[in-house]
Amino acid sequence: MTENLTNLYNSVLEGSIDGVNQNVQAALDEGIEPGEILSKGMIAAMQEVGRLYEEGDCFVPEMLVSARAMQAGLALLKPHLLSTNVQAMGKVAVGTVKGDLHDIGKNLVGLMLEGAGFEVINLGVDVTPDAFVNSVKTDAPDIIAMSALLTTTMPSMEATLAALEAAGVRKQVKVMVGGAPVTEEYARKIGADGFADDASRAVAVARTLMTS
Ligand code: B1M
Repeated sequence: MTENLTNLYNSVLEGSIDGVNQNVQAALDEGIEPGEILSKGMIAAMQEVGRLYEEGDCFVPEMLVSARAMQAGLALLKPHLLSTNVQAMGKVAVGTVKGDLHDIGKNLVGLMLEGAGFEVINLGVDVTPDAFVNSVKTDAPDIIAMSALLTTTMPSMEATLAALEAAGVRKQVKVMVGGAPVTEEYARKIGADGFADDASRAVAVARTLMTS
């Protein structure tokens, strides 16, 4: 890793917004690809934060400051991740499911979809099954993309699929799911149409769903 990427990684770990901003800019100036800055400098650091939390070496407030620093870096990187002149691909409503406040991965999925030419409606976090149903009725997305980071909130994906069915709108929309604890097997079990384990694969899956 270059010095700028190592500094960026450390800034995310330390939760330093200034450090993240400086080092994202320095890495861009050095000519490092935005995707590499994201994966090696920021996502890898958040994985380390998760490992430290699991080991009891960091706590929720530290996770939060790292998350804020990462969000700042993402905002800076956003224009570089979005390609221009892409054709409209379809409309996707993205949201983190009920009870779950993790939004970095969901925002990244939204960002990559936007970059690939999808219109993205960001429903936010803690999105109830009814709110997903309302979005289908009012926004008419082609795809609903649900994110969950907690094993305890994954069942809300199944509840949302049931709510779409009960409201009679399940056939109007494709549903894809993802997030660290979600697996392809789980997606199949609950009857989702697609699963992706990272943001770039989410784009590929969304493209496939648009033609299936
Ligand atoms: Co939380 N947290 N957290 N946390 N947190 C995890 C998820 C955890 C794994 C940490 C750990 O124990 N190692 C653990 C979950 C354990 C479990 O259920 N198995 C955990 C816990 C326990 C908790 C709390 C319960 C802690 C507490 O309060 N006691 C609490 C829950 C709050 C709630 O949601 N109700 C909590 C709170 C928080 C903060 C608020 C402090 C903060 C979130 C801030 C924010 O998001 N704005 C936070 C953070 C930062 C994390 C970790 C460290 C990092 C998450 C992250 O942003 N990763 C996380 C540990 C980890 O993931 N290693 C952890 C970077 C992001 C780019 O990756 O979100 O995985 P990720 O997204 C990826 C893929 O998963 C995928 O693409 C993305 C990009 O490649 N993806 C999709 C995501 N959604 C997708 C949707 C798709 C397709 C792909 O299609 C629809």
